Amino acid sequence: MTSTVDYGDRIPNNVDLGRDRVLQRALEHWQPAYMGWWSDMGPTGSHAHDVYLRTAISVDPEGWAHFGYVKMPDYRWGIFLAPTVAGREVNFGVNKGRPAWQDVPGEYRSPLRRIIVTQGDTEPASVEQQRMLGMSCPSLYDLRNIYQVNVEEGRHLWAMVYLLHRYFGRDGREEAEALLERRSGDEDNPRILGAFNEPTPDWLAFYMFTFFTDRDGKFQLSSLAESGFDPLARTCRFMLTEEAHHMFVGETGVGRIVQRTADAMAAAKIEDPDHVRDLGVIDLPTIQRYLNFHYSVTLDLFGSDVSSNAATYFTCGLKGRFGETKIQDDHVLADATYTVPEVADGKLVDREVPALSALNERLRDDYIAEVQAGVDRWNRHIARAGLPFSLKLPHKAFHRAIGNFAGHYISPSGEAMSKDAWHARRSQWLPTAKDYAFVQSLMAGRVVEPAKFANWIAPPRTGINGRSLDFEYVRFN
Ligand code: BYC
Repeated sequence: MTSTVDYGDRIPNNVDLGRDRVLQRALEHWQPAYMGWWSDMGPTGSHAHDVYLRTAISVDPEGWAHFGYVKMPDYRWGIFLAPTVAGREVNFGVNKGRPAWQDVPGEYRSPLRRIIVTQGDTEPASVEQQRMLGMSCPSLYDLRNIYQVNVEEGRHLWAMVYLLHRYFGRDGREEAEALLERRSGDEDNPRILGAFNEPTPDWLAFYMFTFFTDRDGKFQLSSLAESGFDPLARTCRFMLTEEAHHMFVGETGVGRIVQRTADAMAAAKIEDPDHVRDLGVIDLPTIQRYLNFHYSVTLDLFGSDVSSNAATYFTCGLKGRFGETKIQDDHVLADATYTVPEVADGKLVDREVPALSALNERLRDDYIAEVQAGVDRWNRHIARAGLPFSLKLPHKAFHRAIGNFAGHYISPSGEAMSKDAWHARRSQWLPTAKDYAFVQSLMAGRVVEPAKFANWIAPPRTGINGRSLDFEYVRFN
């Protein structure tokens, strides 16, 4: 294992791919299928652009990336694992204390493959969801950022496909092919998890997605980075370095939209949402409805509140908790309990359940705490403009389709309601067709003059990699 990536190979890697001819041939066989998928489902109309992208050149925490113009089909997608940690052990579950597995433990083959496939499936899904957005970008800076996110999601697919090819033989190869065949939102062959079949129709949705949904990626990858299956742990560790930028794009993207709206409202001394729309910016209640939607569908991604799958993954040592090795407990959880909310007699009540079965809920709670901190930062833009409004996370039971709250009708403040009463207020809580039409009306064309930004978003504070805001982040050919 080297920390420097070998770019001499057709597939850049730091796993000595050249020494394993069979694996190399299998991946070289998958590569054209991947390029075909990118050509069909990657960002629309982007193939000839020169994009100022970062490319991973090493797995060292310092200086792992190189910045330069690349045509996206020439991006060096490859296989990069974080360095091995000598003497690493399985750190939780019944196998705690045994040496970490360098090969797939036979008895856990099936759940492990399932986790890797589920993770892998989200990556191309998000590229598919975002493929049209380049046509309505608010600036060259933002266009470059969405392309950066897209190529790195493509690389994350490579990361999971490497594991499938290297460790799961024929069925791994079949799963790798299927990852290129499912399509986000397809009726017959959809992506595996709900949120990855929802459309991302505009840039507000994109920023909400990268803030909320990419952050699920962070929490899931962090749990998998604790895995006793060492190649998965090391793969996810390196993926996390790339993921950080995606959440930055989301948080600052929503933050810049909120800032622009707040500034425009303060300058015009207007608070009525309908009149705010006349200023050509997105009114805060619409931003709140988008937030409610993306937050709730992302909470579903953590799985059922009480899950035997989650207990199995943990007990076997395949998927840990967030920051597992930093938690002070026995890391086995045989006797521990955790509080999980549910609906009983028309009310939300708390129930103590075995902690092992509540690991999805625990991860969801860790996630919620981090998300709240981001929303607080958005609210500072509104407070600075002196406006009496703040964005709020809805109750975690609101608009849920997976787990204890599926089939229940819970308001954003956490009251159980009848179906009819809930639907009567739906348009106050979730984006309506009119909201989507308005947001899209602002994004009818793209803004591509260097240093120019669409009216509905504030410029960022700084450019990319020390470049100025008038830098030509994307060159059209
Ligand atoms: N939609 O016990 P349950 C990312 C299924 S994002 C549809 O509730 P479990 C990224 C579940 O599969 C991170 N189906 O859940 C972000 C199961 O099906 P089967 C992605 C769902 O298994 C942005 C059944 O319901 N990584 O990286 O404990 C851009 C009952 O399962 C959903 C991972 O998710 C849903 N929302 O946990 C790009 C990590 N939720 O078995 C990338 C790997 C559950 O009955 N995945 N189901 O057919 C896992 O660890 C687990 O699969 C889950 C679900 C946490 C997702």
